[in-house]
Amino acid sequence: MKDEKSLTGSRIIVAALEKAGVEVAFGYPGGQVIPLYDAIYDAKFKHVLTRHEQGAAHAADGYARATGRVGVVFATSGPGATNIVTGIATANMDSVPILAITGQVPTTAIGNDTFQEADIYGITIPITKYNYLVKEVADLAQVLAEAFYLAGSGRPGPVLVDVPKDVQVSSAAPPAPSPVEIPGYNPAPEVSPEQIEAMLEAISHAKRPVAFLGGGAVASGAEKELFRFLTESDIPSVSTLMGKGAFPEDNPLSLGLPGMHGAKYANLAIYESDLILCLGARFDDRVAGNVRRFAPTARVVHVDIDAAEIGKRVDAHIPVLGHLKDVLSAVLAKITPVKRPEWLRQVEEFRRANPLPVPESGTEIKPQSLIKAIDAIAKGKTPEEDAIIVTDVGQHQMWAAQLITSRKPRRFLSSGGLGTMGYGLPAALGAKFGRPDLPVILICGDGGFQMNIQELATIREHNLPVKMVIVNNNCLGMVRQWQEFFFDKRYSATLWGFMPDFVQIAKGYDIAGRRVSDPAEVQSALKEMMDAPGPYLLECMVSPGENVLPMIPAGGGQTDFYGE
Ligand SMILES: Cc1ncc(C[n+]2csc(CCOP(=O)(O)OP(=O)(O)O)c2C)c(N)n1
Ligand SMILES: [Mg+2]
Repeated sequence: MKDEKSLTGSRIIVAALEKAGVEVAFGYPGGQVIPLYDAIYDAKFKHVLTRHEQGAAHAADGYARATGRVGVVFATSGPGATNIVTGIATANMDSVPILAITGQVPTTAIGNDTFQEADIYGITIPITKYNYLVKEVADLAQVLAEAFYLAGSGRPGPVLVDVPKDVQVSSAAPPAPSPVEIPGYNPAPEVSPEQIEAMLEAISHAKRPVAFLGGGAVASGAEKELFRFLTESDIPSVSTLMGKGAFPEDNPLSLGLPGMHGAKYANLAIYESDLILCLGARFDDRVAGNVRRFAPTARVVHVDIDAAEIGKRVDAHIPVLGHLKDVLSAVLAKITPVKRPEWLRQVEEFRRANPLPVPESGTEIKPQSLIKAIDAIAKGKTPEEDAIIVTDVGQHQMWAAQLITSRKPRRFLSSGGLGTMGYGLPAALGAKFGRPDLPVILICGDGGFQMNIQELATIREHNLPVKMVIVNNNCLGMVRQWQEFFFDKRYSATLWGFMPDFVQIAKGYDIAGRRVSDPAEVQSALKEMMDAPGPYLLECMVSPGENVLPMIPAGGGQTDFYGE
């Protein structure tokens, strides 16, 4: 049916994105999305053409993590769609709201092994919050409204909408927008007063409480409530990779990163605590390797917006279902401020006796000292102006997690749950599109940089002043470390037979760069990088044999430190 008011599926998609307030989307065209790209030609939002679909997916993710808004990625059918699978799985593991729109072969051709056909709907069922294959153009507007709502509400996550080519070209009258109601989906469960009472009671009896902050503490936007709660109740906190910056890490009540490569003092505080207040974290095995030896004498309050997380790995004595902002507001309305001088003295003693290792050398750049120097240069005049730090995956990521003191939420972006090498460079460019007002600094390994190196072209095309630091240890450092510790130093496939010249590569992309190997040059090189008007690549040659310590081997309890 075609009347004057009808629009093609492609135009309905573009209109839905415009209506949702999308400012920028990332993608890559192909045969089954040519009609969609024809509509994008006139779109009010900016389309950023990356150099690989994986880059587009991670860029949408970086944009979403930096802003809290839904990131959008487009890809064509078949290989385009399968190229975004890693980006979708990365976003899913870290609860990042992205909307992926893929082209599909025409509905009549589905199932025929048609050219560039892949069942991306089937492939992404287990790695999306929800996904759709749209068979009728009349359904498209409603599906997109639901997709945005699902991605961004409750516990955020990726949603995929697969749109066959005939649906893109056929027309429907845009339906009047109807409010999205999804039976059984409750993104804002009401907080139970009994659960709040039980939580308050546990806090009032606790002598040694520790708040365990996860990604939910960032996603909930409960920064102010959390600050009041922790400071008024004198509760020390640890934050996971996802929770960094939910509470300012330069505050004496912050103990930084817990878990496998967390600070010893963070793990000792957890181990000794009598109350774990888990706020939007999921007791991931990289944090709680052995749940029985995590906090053996503690009661556990587990606050989460997703009921499926509560009791998944650790039994909660007090489950609290709800949005963290609502839960903390309810708690703050009733709580009486207390001081805990004894417990905080003990925690300070843990910190004093077990500092994070930051070796220095006059002859080689120690990666830990490099990260410390980046932390200093990333600080703004106020925390509001602090740079966004984006990492890749490996040793450099763990040093960054330990030593970067995040003072605001959404300023430390890293692939946590999936641990996706190649995430950093495209995520940094996405973050810069989301927050052009803030400096964006990428900390990346020599391995991970080569996994999406093609996005240098996207960075250059848009002249994005992304500051890229390659921590070049001449190896796949994190795997090399495991081989050193647990496989008799048999370095299978972790020491490169060839290393490219990254500064020359940057030059090929018309990006300024410099290589340093003298520790005396680090400060001036970082300053030069920050002062450069455009993108800049700083390759730092660091000691190759350095290990990330402390380390709790996989499956270990909070005091099972390697080598002790
Ligand atoms: C896509 C992907 N492949 C493989 C791995 C396994 N892995 C984890 S860390 C690592 C080494 C990373 O090396 P590099 O990027 O140089 O960082 P470094 O550890 O040296 O700092 C590897 C291979 C991974 N996390 N992701
Ligand atoms: Mg390396």
